[in-house]
Amino acid sequence: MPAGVLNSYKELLPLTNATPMITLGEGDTPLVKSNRLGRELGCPELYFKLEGCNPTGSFKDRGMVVAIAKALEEGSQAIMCASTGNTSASAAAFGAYCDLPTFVLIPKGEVAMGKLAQAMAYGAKVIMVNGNFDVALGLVREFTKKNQVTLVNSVNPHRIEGQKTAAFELVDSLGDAPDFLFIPVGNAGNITAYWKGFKEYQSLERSRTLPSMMGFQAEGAAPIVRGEPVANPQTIASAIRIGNPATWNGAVDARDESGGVIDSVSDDEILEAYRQLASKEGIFCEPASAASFAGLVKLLRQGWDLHDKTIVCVCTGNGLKDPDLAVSSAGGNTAEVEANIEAIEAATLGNGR
Ligand code: AN7
Repeated sequence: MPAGVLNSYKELLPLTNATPMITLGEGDTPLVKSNRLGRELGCPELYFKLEGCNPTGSFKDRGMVVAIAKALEEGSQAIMCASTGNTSASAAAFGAYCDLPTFVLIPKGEVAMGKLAQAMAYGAKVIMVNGNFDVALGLVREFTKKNQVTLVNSVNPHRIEGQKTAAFELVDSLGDAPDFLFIPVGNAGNITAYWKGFKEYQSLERSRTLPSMMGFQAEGAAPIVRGEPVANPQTIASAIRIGNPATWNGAVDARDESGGVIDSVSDDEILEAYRQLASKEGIFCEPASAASFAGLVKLLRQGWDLHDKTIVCVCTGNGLKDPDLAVSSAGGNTAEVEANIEAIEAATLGNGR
């Protein structure tokens, strides 16, 4: 089968004969069964969906490929997005691939280094705004209304269409929907997309069941949990530092229709989950991504009994996106030694010293 989201799920996407079948190799990401954490936590049917394996290192590529294909079909001459980093990396990559000038608005000083590096390397025009993500998205909406530039944030419905394919893949892998889907929530496009995907697959009788949708925001950026926008969202998980999610209603509907939960996790809980995923499963995701697993741990600590449930935690982005945080929070299991065998032995086996 030819690679990519458009080819793999043609009949379930809004494509026409005029849609260019572009791909950077997005989608078809690994679903990895937990080897240690599930057993430790008493929920052995625990899986991780590794969206950091997409071509630009996050789930954004699934929706971006559809948004860009439709933009090309419609004769668009340029694209624009606001971003906490991953959307800009993905838009910039597809913009480069399709020769579409790309403008990205990012909150100045708040985007992880790897993501900024990507947008710059792919050749996007990077516009650093003195304001947060919500302000930048407002500006993008206004600009794209006034100018012939296509908005490729997830308020563009083609983005949601592409992102729903991750739910299809989960059902295709597991044979049915999981009982619970844990997912980070920022601008709330992705939880909306997964829920749409699960419902579509069920109505096509490709799955019998639907999951409970378990969305997690960062405590300092938890507008949906609080029930009101957060003017100054704060969290170490910069990807989900969002105070007024564009698809707020989609997240609430996913929660309510699925009998799920939207809750928050603290930065400490996020960092603990981030470290555990890397050091106990070999899964290096970015901090925002760890909010899904942190949410699972939080509910288990509250006494939820999930021992016989199939659980998927979505790992939305690659840990390499934020190398500064990785180094500063890793716990420092490093040594600096002289270049001789005794020193190596001392550092490894602990004898001598
Ligand atoms: C790794 O790139 O909003 O709830 O501008 O990068 O669909 O917003 C990123 C969001 C989770 C939240 N995990 O998804 C952006 C941006 C990672 C992310 C989310 C983001 P949504």
